[in-house]
This record gives sequence, C-alpha cells and structure tokens, in this order.
Amino acid sequence: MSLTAKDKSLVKAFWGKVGGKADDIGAEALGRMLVVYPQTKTYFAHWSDTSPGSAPVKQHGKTVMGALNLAVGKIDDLLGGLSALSDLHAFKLRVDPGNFKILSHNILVALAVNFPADFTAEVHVAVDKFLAAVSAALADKYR
Ligand code: HEG
Repeated sequence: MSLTAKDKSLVKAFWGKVGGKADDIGAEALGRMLVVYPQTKTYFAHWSDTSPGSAPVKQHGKTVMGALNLAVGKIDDLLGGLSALSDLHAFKLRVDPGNFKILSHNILVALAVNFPADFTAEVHVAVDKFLAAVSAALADKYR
C-alpha cells in the first residue's frame, strides 16, 4: 500500500492548504481522540487536563502536526525520517501501535470537517495512505 507519485503530490498540495490551520487541526484531532476513544487518555495521565481545548491538548496537537509537517517533507523516506520518533514511541512512551490508527482516523475527521471542499475522495485516499505510512514508520522499532 505504498504511496504513488500522485498520492504524494496530492498530500503535498493539500498540506499546503492546511497551512496555518495545522495547529487547530492537531488540537481538534487530539481532543476528539481523547473523547471518542477514552482508553487513549492513559498515555496522557500526567497532563493537568485532557479535555478538548485545554492547554496541553492544544500544545500537543501542535507538536503532532509539526511532526507530520516534517514527515510530508520526508515523504520519500518516512522510515529514516521518523526513526528517532519511532524509538521514542516504542521504547520510552510505549504507545500500543494500534493507537496510531486511532489518531490517524481522528486527524482525517478533523481535516474533513475543516476542509470540506478540498477534502475530496481522492485527497482522502492519499492522506489516509500517508497517515498509514507514517504509522507504519512510527511502529517500525517495536520489533
Ligand atoms: Mg506521539 C510525544 C508525534 C501518535 C502519545 N508524539 C510526541 C512527540 C511528537 C509526537 C513529535 C514529542 C516528541 C519529543 O518530545 O521529542 N505522535 C506523534 C505523531 C503521531 C503520534 C506524528 C502519529 C501520527 N503519540 C501518538 C499516539 C499516542 C501518542 C497515537 C498515544 C495514544 N506522543 C504520545 C505521548 C507523548 C508523545 C504520551 C509525550 C507527550 C507528553 O509527555 O506531553
């Protein structure tokens, strides 16, 4: 299920449109994940507040989208580009890799509701494949 040249160019073009709204999208995606899949809250138990719109949720939404922005830049070498982040999630944070799919789903929902015109079915497929490739790269260090 690797990304075709067309998928890559669709992801890059769509990401350009997300642009300045990326931080808000990250916060919304993370807020939704914590509400809709409350089991994911266990990883963030050290935060003062895990409710949508809270300061740590906004901050971490920004962090995650920043990493995805870098990943778009490394779209031809996601394994190499995300290797350090995979180490962190596997060995330090010990995030069950099933959660990458859950977060990816919430990112797709946040993108769809905020960019209804640009989020065509074709963009949807390309971004879904991109997030799946990012998730696979993040899970690469688990075994
Ligand atoms: Mg992870 C930290 C990116 C999925 C739980 N995550 C981080 C950091 C980045 C990042 C860039 C900061 C790294 C650092 O401090 O050096 N995370 C990231 C991406 C994705 C992802 C790009 C998937 C698209 N993370 C993810 C999932 C969970 C999770 C699914 C758990 C449900 N991340 C997690 C936790 C931290 C990070 C608990 C530490 C946050 C903190 O202590 O505030």
